[in-house]
Amino acid sequence: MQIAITRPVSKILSQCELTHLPRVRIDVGRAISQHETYEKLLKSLGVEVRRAAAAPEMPDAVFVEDTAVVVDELAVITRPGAESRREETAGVEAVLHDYRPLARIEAPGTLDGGDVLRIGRTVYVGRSARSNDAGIGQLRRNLAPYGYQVEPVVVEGCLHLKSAATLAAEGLILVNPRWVPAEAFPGMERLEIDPREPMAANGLLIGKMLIYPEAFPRTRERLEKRGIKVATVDVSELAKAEGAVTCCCILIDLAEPV
Ligand code: CIR
Repeated sequence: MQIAITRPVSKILSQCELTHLPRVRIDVGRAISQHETYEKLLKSLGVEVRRAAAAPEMPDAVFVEDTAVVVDELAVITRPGAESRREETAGVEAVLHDYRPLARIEAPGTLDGGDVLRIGRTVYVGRSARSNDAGIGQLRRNLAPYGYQVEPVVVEGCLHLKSAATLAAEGLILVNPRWVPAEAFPGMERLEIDPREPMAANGLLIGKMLIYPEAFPRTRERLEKRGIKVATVDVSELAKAEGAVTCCCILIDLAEPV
């Protein structure tokens, strides 16, 4: 069974951090309803959705993924790379406390959960504008006792590692080849996005179903041709804040009761 921690969309979402996109008007009412649809989709796939307390004064709080890295044994509370986002961690920590022992990334380390892609015991971490060597090193030290290997990946041209690459099925990585090196993810099959859809490499795998933005029909076709089951969701307003589908939740695997 899985839990997804989510957090309501702040009414001041349009004051979000922006790195690669120009600031355009965001329809917050629409963003809220898109986010609710996303939560409903998670529920329909058997995931229990637990909302962290709203943080109306924090524009980017809906993008909970960046505030923690959760593995079976531990949750590591991050120190987000954008200073404006550092206070978001407390509200998420309050929920994670119920499920995992906690560790923390400390200054001068910075780490965004959007840079962390775990595949089994390998934890790929984007070396991005948000996640620095100190943060990656601290994550490595926190996870090493549990047998995880942390592998830095240089990310260029996008916000986070998971803007460039996500797991689309067991053994299969959906990638934007312009933003991650060709030698990243050894041993994995790679499926490239359609080059006309540069933001299309972010999907959220729940069991065998890929939650995927409606905005990328060409890449969706590639996924479906490869046999991937895709459930689309309209996240167009969240995308204007540089958010995508992985960033709106933190997944926690719970052991099945025996
Ligand atoms: C930011 O720049 O931090 C937010 N506006 C967007 C964060 C998206 N997070 C993610 O993809 N993990």
